[in-house]
Amino acid sequence: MDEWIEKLAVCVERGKVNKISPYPPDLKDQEGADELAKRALDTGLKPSDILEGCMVGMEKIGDKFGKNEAFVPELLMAAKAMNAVMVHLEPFFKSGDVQRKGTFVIGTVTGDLHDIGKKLVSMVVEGNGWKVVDLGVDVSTEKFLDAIQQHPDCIVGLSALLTTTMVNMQKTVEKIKASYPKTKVLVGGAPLTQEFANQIGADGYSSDPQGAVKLLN
Ligand code: B1M
Repeated sequence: MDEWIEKLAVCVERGKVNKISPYPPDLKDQEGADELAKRALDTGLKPSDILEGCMVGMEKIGDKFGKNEAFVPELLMAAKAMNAVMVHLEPFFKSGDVQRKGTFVIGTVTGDLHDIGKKLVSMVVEGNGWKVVDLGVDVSTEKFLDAIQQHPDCIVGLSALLTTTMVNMQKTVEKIKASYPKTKVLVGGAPLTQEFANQIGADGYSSDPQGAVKLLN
């Protein structure tokens, strides 16, 4: 891995947002995710490689969390550092001056506050020529139904990162299908599988943004 990307991955894992951030104390006064992402782009590194490096950092903090070696505040700081990187990467994912292929309404399902993966899917889908209506996190079924009413030809994307909120995803799919049988629903998120997507009656499943674009197209 490139030296800048390696440093960036550490910043994401450790939740070092930027130089002025006093957290974590042992990295005080050192450059953080914000500065290093800009530096990595300035040295000509590919945005996709930078993103991949950051995902390594996220994976590591996620693993530590799973083993009780890191806790929610650390996860939050890692997410904050990742978001600082995303600010620099966003224009690259959103570029691509193409005509809109359709409308994609996306949100993280009720009870689920995980934002980063969903945001990434939004950016990549938007960059591939779709109009994206991002409803945010903890989105109720009613809010999805309202959005479909406002954008009748849309395709809906549901994201879930928790095994506990996968149940809510199922309820949302069922209600969408009952109210708008013709509306296609695409689902994704780390704990999901194609089998689960089939089981809940979703029209498509993807484990990553590129796969989501393929299905949409
Ligand atoms: Co949470 N968290 N978290 N967390 N968190 C996970 C998901 C977890 C796996 C960590 C672990 O235990 N190892 C675990 C879930 C276990 C499970 O249910 N299987 C977990 C838990 C337990 C929790 C809490 C319950 C902790 C607690 O409070 N006790 C709590 C729940 C809060 C809630 O949602 N109600 C919680 C809270 C949080 C924070 C708020 C602190 C923070 C989120 C901040 C934010 O998003 N703004 C957070 C974080 C950062 C994580 C980890 C570390 C990273 C998630 C992430 O952003 N990944 C995560 C562990 C991990 O993933 N390694 C973890 C990077 C992102 C780019 O990937 O989101 O997978 P991802 O998205 C991917 C794909 O999944 C896919 O494309 C994306 C890009 O490749 N994808 C789609 C996603 N949506 C898609 C939709 C599509 C298609 C593809 O089509 C529509």
